[in-house]
Amino acid sequence: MKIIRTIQEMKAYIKSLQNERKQIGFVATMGYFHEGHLTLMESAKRENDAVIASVFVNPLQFGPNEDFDTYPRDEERDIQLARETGVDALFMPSAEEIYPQRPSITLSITERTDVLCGKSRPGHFDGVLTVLTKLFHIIEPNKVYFGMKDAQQTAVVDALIQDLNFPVELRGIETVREVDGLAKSSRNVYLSEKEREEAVWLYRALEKGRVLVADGETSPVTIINEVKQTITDNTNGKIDYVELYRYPDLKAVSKLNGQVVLAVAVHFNKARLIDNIIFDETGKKLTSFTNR
Ligand code: PAJ
Repeated sequence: MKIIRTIQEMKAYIKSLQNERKQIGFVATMGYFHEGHLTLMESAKRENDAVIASVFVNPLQFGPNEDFDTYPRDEERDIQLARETGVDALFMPSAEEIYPQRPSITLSITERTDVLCGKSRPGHFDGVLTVLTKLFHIIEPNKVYFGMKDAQQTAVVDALIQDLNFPVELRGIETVREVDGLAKSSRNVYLSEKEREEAVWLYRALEKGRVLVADGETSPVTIINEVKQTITDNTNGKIDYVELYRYPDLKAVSKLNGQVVLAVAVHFNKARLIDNIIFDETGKKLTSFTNR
């Protein structure tokens, strides 16, 4: 596996792949790999000739009071896991390599962002889109892989690809969970033992909401209240939001009809956790997504 730290070296590598007519699958990450990341890489491996993954903790997408400095990092472990998963090249640029000077242009998203994490993390998705635009230009992937764990991010990437005409296929991959249902996340290491036990209630609460729908409930307010109550009853976490929107355009719904995302964000002492499920008005789950 190649470890590439500069844009120049990456471009030369991409050129060699393109000369060999190889299809490139790309997985963008901030590192500290867990099975969620590795599943994206495995999917990319199955569907492409070459897999490139990036590890870059993007300063632009963290707010002033967020965890940029303490975000977990472990380069050696990431290199080993990527190698074992069959990644062909791991891109690990420095912040100076990606942002050599103050940008003269900023991207700003206007749709799909005034809700969920976009609302509670102002500027976050602008930072995500800026780094992804750069990475897509550097790597020129044929297919890109994103997790449904971050359903809003995947919806925002879908908008980026549509709006800016990136010739890229988007693949949204099912959320990988612990045995008890907790969505795998790099931030789970911040949970105390007690919080780790409570955290499973995020998924259980979402499932309760979905079962209500399967039983005929069509009112978003009733579903949201059930999820909120379940989380409040079973955890000491502070709810940031519980919301329900149409997916992937994230428009408000007054009565369930079609595909929706039910999503939560909960603050624990040192970690803010998110989770979601996507389903239709019959309660049938959607686990993956594509823009094709
Ligand atoms: P990061 O949080 O490292 O996540 C990288 C990718 O892994 C994202 O597409 C995310 O949705 C996916 N992922 C995380 N947990 C997952 C799980 N339990 N199951 C399946 N997929 C999971 O998301 C980012 O980094 C950044 O915002 C990035 C896109 C790299 C831009 O900086």
